[in-house]
Amino acid sequence: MAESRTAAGRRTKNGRSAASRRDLIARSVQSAEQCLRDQDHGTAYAHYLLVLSLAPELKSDFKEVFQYSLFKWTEELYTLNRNQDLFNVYEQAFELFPNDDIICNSMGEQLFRLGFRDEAAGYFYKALKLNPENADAKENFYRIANWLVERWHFIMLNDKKRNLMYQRAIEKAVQAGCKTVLDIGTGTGILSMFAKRARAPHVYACEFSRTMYDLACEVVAANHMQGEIKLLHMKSHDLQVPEHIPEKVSLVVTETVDAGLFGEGILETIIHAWKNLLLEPKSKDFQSERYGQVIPAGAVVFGMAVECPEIRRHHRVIVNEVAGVKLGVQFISPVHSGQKIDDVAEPYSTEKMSRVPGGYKSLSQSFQALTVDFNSLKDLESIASGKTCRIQVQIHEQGQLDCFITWFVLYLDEEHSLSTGPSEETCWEQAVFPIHNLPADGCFLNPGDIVVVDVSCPDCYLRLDLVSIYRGGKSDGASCSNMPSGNETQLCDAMASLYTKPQEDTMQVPCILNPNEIAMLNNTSYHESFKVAINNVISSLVPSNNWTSNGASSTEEYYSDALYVLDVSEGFSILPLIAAQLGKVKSYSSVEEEQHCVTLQKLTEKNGVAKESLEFWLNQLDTDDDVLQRPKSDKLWSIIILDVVEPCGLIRQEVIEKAAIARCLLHSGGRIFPQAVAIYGMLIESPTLLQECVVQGAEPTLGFNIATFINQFKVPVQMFLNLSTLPYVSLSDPLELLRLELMDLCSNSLSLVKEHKVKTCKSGQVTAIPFWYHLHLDEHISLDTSHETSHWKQAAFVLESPLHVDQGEELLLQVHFQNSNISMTLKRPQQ
Ligand code: 44T
Repeated sequence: MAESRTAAGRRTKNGRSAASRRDLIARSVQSAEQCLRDQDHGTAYAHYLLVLSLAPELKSDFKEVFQYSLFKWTEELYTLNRNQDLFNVYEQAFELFPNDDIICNSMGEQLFRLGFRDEAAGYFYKALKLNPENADAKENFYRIANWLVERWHFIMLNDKKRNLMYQRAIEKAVQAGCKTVLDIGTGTGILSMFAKRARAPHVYACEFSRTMYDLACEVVAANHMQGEIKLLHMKSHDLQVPEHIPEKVSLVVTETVDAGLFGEGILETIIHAWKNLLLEPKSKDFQSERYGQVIPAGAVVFGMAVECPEIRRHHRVIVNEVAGVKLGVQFISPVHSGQKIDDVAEPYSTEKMSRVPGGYKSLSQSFQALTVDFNSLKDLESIASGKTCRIQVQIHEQGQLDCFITWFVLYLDEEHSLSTGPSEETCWEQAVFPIHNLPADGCFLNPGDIVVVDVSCPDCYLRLDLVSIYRGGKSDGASCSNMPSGNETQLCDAMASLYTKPQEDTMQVPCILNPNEIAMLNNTSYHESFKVAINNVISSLVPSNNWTSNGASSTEEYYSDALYVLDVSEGFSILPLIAAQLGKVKSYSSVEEEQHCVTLQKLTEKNGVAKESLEFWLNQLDTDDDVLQRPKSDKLWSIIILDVVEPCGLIRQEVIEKAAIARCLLHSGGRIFPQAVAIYGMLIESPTLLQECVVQGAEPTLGFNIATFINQFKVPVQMFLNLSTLPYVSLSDPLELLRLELMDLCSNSLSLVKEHKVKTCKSGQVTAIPFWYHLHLDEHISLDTSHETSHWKQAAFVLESPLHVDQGEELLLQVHFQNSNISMTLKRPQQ
């Protein structure tokens, strides 16, 4: 009976249960430890989970080992593809440690690799909030921030002129009677807020990116417009009346355009809107107060024929031979407007032409390539169905035809327009259509020549196809065909003669290299430097190249005293071939793509190099972890080439770790290339750079507070910079910030800090510290990643807030290098 249970009785029972609880905990701990020893991580995890649920007071003692078993177990679940179990395990872990930054960060990493990027970002962000010092979480957040919120958001929001134009056009439309507004692709919500500010009674906005939608919600609330703007996390194509918006709208506003105008799908978006979301358009026959309308009302795409050495060297292999290797293979970049040969093809790349290193030259005047009326469904459908316009472009300047560029004028209405032109004060980039299939020495044009281009938009992307070249003036002897002048009927298709002359391998598929790999192949001094440095090592190891010719009866025997060279460059690299040409060398290439292997083999053959001297590293490997192990246990490497710097200008992840392993695998007298990396930098003032990474308060966004929210996604390191054309003022001389000795056993650790006194040479605001590298192959040969022929871009560390300095002032610059990431702090020295 309940009443007969005395307090004492309960105590007795509790006493017993307390003892058995302690016993259970102790036994579980023991079992967990045993399981860990047996590497049975799942059971170990379950035991610890039980222990900590029963005895929360032990949390701090057992936290580390709990985390260890959690990470080990979830790793196994991941390999087993048991994703639901994996997330359940994390959920349990969060019940015990809801505010643990390490668990949060690791949950983010799991989500990220399973493709849940928005969700991953949330966890990295939370981890960072919980512990701002968590370096892994910081790095993860910065990486993902770049991906979630593309950097152009900052640029566009800082473009006050663009914001003003949209504000005025929207205001005008609302004042003229538009009552219901739909903002398609709202981003941070700025256009919707303009509509609300103009007193539009009903404003709807849709955005398909989760992160941008969440941001828009925060922004709209902070600007006291929640409840007044209905935000929908949807693609406009999925919107339905009346489910999502109660009635058809009288105004659609959008800026879902990219540098090539149509690349964000505006044609389909507006076609769909006209069919489903907008009121009938204004019509002469049927006068109605309620009609539908689109801002922008229309656009004109302009094009121009251009000579541009920088674009040329990124899109065409323009050398026949590199460091003694003949390149008799066709290479193409994935950017081509021709037929889609493969999935990697892109119809155009983008470039801010005003900032292309080395500049560009217009060979023609700008021509009108295409016009589109967003208020005419018929017009939109005709373009979307692939309508092609053939245009004859008059050449007015002599030069090499490297590409066409296009830009557009966006007519918001009759009064308000925006131009994305190359000579405009605009935040926009231009679309670049490189010309392919030209002879290596290019295609020279003369004033009076006519270039015929087809412009179309067949699959949502603007396309420019070079049809023929019509020679007006005298023949210039170039390989482009020479046509009779002045007679249009005689315009014939000269495209055929633009292709390289049929060679024995024209039937072979071209090798597709990305623009960065093409620029690298064109960089002869890069390859020459390696050739000399490799040769120096070879001569030091085999004086006067004195290999035994030993009358070997088998290739294996022949190569028994060969030197081993390993190139672990990312992507395509001909360095192994250069090495193989330098003596009795067995070169190992780490190219992964089939087409790259095939191309290297072809080049080996064409250059008369024995095919046995080139091996593909990945054929030798079972797992990724083996990358730096030797092919045969009795051979050590003479040279290991590491790819230290990424094309974007950052140090590659895990380079230091790789160098440490590489050092252990070297033959005595063997080398790692580069043996050292010197990081250079300087103090600069660059409002332009700042505009590209932080929204500058509420002024550019016309009083709306957007900066606070989007700036949460700012990152301190800007990449892919062209330092030679970035507008800036240097406030100090360049200095060596840090030196990574890849050959030196002791001086490197994974984390380095270095302090410098920097004297300013000018007064100003220090906004950033751009950095670049000198890759020291050996004591005498080095490569500068900021050189004009470099295939590397530069990066910059942007200060949290600009620091005003006077000329001649001495500052303290601290440079941190941790897990391949560079960060800096700049201070005035303590008085
Ligand atoms: N890039 C400009 C593109 N969206 C601009 O999710 C210019 C690039 C640029 N949402 C350098 C400089 C510049 N339904 O958030 C995005 C996107 C969203 C939609 C719902 C739809 N049908 C769509 C289509 C797109 O709209 C937002 C803007 S799109 C592109 C804008 C400074 N590099």
